[in-house]
Amino acid sequence: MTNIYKHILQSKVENQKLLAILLDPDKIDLNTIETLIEKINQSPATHIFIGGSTVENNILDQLIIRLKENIDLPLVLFPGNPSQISAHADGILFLSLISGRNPDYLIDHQVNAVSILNQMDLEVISTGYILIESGTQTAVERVSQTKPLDRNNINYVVHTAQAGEMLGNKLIYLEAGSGAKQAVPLEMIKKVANNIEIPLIVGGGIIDLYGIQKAYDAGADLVVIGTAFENDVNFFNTSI
Ligand code: 1GP
Repeated sequence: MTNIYKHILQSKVENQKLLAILLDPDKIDLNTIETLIEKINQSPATHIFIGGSTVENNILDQLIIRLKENIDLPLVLFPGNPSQISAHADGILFLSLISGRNPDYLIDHQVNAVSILNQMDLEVISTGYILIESGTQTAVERVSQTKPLDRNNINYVVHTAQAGEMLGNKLIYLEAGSGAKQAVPLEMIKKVANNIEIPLIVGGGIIDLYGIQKAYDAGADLVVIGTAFENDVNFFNTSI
């Protein structure tokens, strides 16, 4: 077993909650990266996730190199497609969009990524990725051309997460979508967490520290914060 996943599992056993800051390369200006690095180093983050539904600029490698030189946290790719893979990262969430029924995002992109991954030494962490309805259409829905799961049908979401675990995924990621109006319902987090053994990631639409704590209390092992930190690099200094 490799290090990033081993650490996530160990943290779950010890009930140490984890926090990932999600950086979207398209929204980062390398000229002001020092400030961003300083704020990340002052934050309680335990992981950096890097990716977006679409990454149009070509700063991915440079960005990761700069982060790696200055931040001592695991850098984990969170790719929307195989073009968003960099050998400079430490690991990759190898996502399968198991809430959707689009074969491209269930298996096709993954097959295409193998020739790239075979040339690299990234820790590959298979992740069952579940998109939950969150009020409006999100980028994941638009780009993947899949429907999110009904936020009121908790049983179906639990069964989807369990199927993901039975298929051998190492993580389940409940995703409301970046900038979502409504985060994943707490009751859903609770039911999913109670019905899977593997660690649970929750993200999308969490906009304050209270929201992070509530997700942890409901059973999330790792919470992802993207937009809130992107909008305010002092986000983690705010009080609950
Ligand atoms: C998106 O779950 C992440 O994939 C984070 O979402 O940008 O809403 O924090 P936010």
